[in-house]
Amino acid sequence: MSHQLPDIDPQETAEWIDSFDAVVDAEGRPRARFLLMKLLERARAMQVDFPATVSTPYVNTIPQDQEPWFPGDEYVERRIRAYIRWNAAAMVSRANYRSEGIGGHLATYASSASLYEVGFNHFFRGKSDGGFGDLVYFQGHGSPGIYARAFVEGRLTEDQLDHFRQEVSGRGLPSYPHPRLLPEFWEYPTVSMGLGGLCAIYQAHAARYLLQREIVDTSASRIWAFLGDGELDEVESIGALGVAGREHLDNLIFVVNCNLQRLDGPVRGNGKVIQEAEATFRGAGWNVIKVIWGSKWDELLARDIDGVLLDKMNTTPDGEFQKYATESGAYIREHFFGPDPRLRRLVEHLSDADLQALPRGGHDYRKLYAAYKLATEQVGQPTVILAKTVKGWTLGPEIEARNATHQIKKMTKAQLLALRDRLYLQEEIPDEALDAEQPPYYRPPEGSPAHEYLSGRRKVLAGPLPSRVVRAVTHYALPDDKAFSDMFAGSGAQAASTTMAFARLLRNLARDPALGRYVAPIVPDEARTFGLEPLIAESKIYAPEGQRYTPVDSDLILRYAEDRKGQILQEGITEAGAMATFIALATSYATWGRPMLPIYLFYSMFGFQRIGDLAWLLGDIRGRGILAGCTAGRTTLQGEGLQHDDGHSPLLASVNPAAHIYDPAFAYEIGVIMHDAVTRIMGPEPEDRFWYLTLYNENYPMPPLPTGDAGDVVRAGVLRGMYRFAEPAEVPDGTNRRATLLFSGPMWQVAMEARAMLAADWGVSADAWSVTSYTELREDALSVERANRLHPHAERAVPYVTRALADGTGPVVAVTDYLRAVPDQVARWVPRPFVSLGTDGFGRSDTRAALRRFFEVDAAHLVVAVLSELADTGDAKRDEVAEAIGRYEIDADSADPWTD
Ligand SMILES: Cc1ncc(C[n+]2csc(CCOP(=O)(O)OP(=O)(O)O)c2C)c(N)n1
Ligand SMILES: [Mg+2]
Repeated sequence: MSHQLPDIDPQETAEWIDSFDAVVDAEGRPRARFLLMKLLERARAMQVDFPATVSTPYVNTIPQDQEPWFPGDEYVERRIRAYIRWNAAAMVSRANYRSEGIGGHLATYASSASLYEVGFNHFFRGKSDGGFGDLVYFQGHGSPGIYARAFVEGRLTEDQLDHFRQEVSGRGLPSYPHPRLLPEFWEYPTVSMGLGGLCAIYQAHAARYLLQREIVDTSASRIWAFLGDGELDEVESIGALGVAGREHLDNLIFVVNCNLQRLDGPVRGNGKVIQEAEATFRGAGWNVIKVIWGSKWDELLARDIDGVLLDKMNTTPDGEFQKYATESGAYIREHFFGPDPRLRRLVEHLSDADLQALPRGGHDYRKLYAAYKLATEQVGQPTVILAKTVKGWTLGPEIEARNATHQIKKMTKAQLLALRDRLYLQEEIPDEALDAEQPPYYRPPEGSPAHEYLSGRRKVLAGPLPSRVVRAVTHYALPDDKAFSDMFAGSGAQAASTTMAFARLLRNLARDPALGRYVAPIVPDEARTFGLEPLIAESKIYAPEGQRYTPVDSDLILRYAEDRKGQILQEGITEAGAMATFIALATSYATWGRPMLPIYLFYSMFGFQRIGDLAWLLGDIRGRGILAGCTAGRTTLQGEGLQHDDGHSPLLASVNPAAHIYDPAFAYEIGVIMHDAVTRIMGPEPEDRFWYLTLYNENYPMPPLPTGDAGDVVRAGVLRGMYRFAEPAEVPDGTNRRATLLFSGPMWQVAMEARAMLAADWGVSADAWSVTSYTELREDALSVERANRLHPHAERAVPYVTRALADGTGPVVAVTDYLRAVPDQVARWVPRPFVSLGTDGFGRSDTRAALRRFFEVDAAHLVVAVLSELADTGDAKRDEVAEAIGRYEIDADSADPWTD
C-alpha cells in the first residue's frame, strides 16, 4: 500500500489530494470517478505500471468510436437468425406436442442466438480445409439452436429434428451435446454445469502442451466456451481461471450469456452478475470485454454529461433489470429514468415504444462482432466476453424474462403466431401453416439469398460445425514385450509395491523409441508419493515458461526439473484440473487427429469419488487412456485414516460403462493389463474406452510370470478377470476337504497365509485364484445370461467365472480390500457356496495388521469363514469353527466394523 512508501514530496501530494477533494465537492463523485479513470488510462498509456482495477463502470468495454466496421450483411444475417430461432422453438414444441414431458429448452438459445450467430457467420472455423478448426463448447441447454442451424444448413433432416430427445430409434438427436450418442456431430459435452468451462481451460492448456512438444501444431485453433451466468456459480467454472491467466492462454475465449437468470429465478437479483464476474476474471488475469448495452444506448450515454445515467446503470440491481425486460416503456420511463429529472430529460425525445426497444448488448451483433474481433486479436491473455441478454428473448411477453422461462417447453398457437410476427416470418410461415397441431419447420431453399449467404460464410470459414471427425492416422509401432519385460521378470527377493512397478513401467513406456513421445504422464501434486522422481528428472515437468530459477535440488540426480518441452503434466493440487487435462489428451485422437496415451496417476480416494462427474464426461466424450488409483485399499494404506482409505473406488468406477477396471496383485499382472490397454488404445482398432487400475504401496517380492503355456494361460486369465494362482494345497495327513480362495491385490498374502493354515491345521486343501477384475467377470456373465434368455433353443452358454470355478469342490471365499459388494458382483454365477470378506465401513488409521484384524479380512478370519462354510454343508463340525475363533483370539461379540 502507498502508506508504506516514503513520501518524497508531501506538499505536492497534498496539492493533488486537495484538487481531487475540490472536484468531489464542486462537481460530484461521478466526475471525480471519471477523472480517476482518465488518469488510470493515461498511466497505462505512459507505461506507468499500476495494479489492474478489478471492475469498471457498468458500460460496454469497447466505446462506440472504437467499434470496427461490421463486415456482414445485417439484413440477411437477421433473416437467417430468424429462421434458426423459429426452428429451434418449433423443434422443442413439436417434441412436446408429440411426447408430453419429453422436455427441452426454449429460453436459453433464445437469449444466446446472436452470440452464436456472430460466431458462425464470422469467427468459428471448421475443418474442411484440412485444419483442426476452432474447438467450440456450446452451452448444453442451447442445443436446440445448434440443431436448428444444422438443419437450416442442410446437415440434419426434418425427421432427425422430429426425433429430438428420442434416441432409441437410432435416428434421434440427444438432448444435449453427447459425442457418445451422436459422434459425428457433438465434440464436447457441456451440460453438467461447470464442466464445459473447466474442460475448455485445460483443453487450451493441453493444446499448448502439444504445440510446445512439437507433437501437433495447434496454434491456428481457438477454444471457445459458451457458459450461462448461473453456471458461473459452479466451482468448476471459475476454479481454474487462474491457470488460463497464468499460462497466458490467448487461444481461449469464454462467452458468458448473462441473461441474469438461472433455472429458478435471478442469478444475482440484489447484485450485478456481470460486475462480479468481471472482478473474478480480471483478478485471475483475463482480458474482460463487457457487452452490456445495444447501440441505441450510445447516444444516451454520449449525452450523459453529468454521469446520472451511468450512476443509474451502476446502481440498478439485476433483479430490477429483469423486471424492466418484462415491463412497458411507460414503466421504464417512470422507474428507471423517472426519479431523476435529468435522466427523464435525457429520454424526452423517445416514445414509450422506443424505451421498451432499447436492446441489450448481447442481442446487438455489431457490438458482439466488435467484442469477438477484439477477443481474437488479444495477445498474451485469455478473454471473457460478458454479454448481457434477456432470457427467452423474442419468445413473447409470457416467456421473456419470466422466472419460469427456463422450464417452458411448449408454445401455444397464439405464442407461435406472435413469435412468427416478431421474427417477420409471415411469408415463410403463413397463418394456415400454424393451423396444424404442430408448427412447421422452415429451411430457406437452395439458391435463396439466405441459403447462399449462409453456406458462403461457412465455406469461407472452412465448413460446418460442430462436426466431430476422427481422422485416419498412421498407427504407432506398439511397444514390444521389452518395455514390459521388467514386469514379467518379477523382482526376485526384493520387495516392491505395485505402485513402484507401475512407475517403472511408465518410465519404460516414456522411453520407448516409437511410442514414448506420445505418452503423457499426468499427476496432481503427488508424484513423489508414487515414486516418480526418476521420471521427473528424466522426462521433466511441462512448464510453459521453462525453469526460470535454480532448483534447490539442482545438484542431485533426481532433481525437480521443469522445462518448456517437459513431458509430465504436474497439474498442482487439482484433481479436477488433472482430470480435465487427461480428458483433453484422451480425445486428442479426434480433436487433433493424433492419439496420445495419457496416464493419470492419482491418490485413489481422490479419484472417482472426487471427480466422478468428469469421469462420466470422459465416457461421454469417448476418451481413451489409463487412470491409475494409487495408494489404494482400505487396509493397505496404513496410518492415513478415514478420509484417505479407499475401500470402494472399483465399485464407483464400475458404474461407468466406458471403464475397464483392474485390481492387480503383481507386477506381471500390471504388465499384461497395460500391454493389452496400450494395444487397445493406440493400436489399429482403438476402443473408445478407458482403463482404471488400482495400485498399492505395500511392498512384497513380485513373482515372475510363469513361462511357456502356463504363462499364456495366466495372461488370458488376467485379462478375463481371474486365473488360478496356486493349486490346491497339499494336506499332510488329512481329509479330502476342499475350498477355493479368491483374492485381489495385496490380499494375496492373506489368502496364501490362510491356505497354509487351512492345510496345516484344519485338513482343508484350498486353491487360490487371483481375481484381477470382478467387473470384467460380471460383464461377461451378464452377456451370457442375456444370450441364454433370448435364445431359448440355443445351447446354454456358461459364464467364464462359472466355468473357472466348476472343477473344484467346497466353498468359495473371496477376500478384498474393498467393500464386499466388489466380489459380490459375481456371486450369482459362482457354482459353489460363496461368501466374501471385505472392508465395509469407514477407514481408520492404524497398522495393516491391526486394520485387517479390525475389518475381519486377515488370514484368521479367512480360515474361520472357510470352516463356517464347510460346517454349513456338513463338511466341518461347528466345534471346529468355535475352536478356530478361540485359537485366533477373535472377539466374536464385537460390533460389526461397518456400523460405525
Ligand atoms: C451440475 C448441474 N446442476 C444442475 C443442472 C440443472 N440446470 C440445467 S440449466 C440450469 C440453469 C442454467 O442457468 P444459466 O447457467 O444461467 O443458463 P441460461 O439457461 O440462463 O443461459 C440448471 C440449474 C445441470 N444441468 N448441471
Ligand atoms: Mg442465465
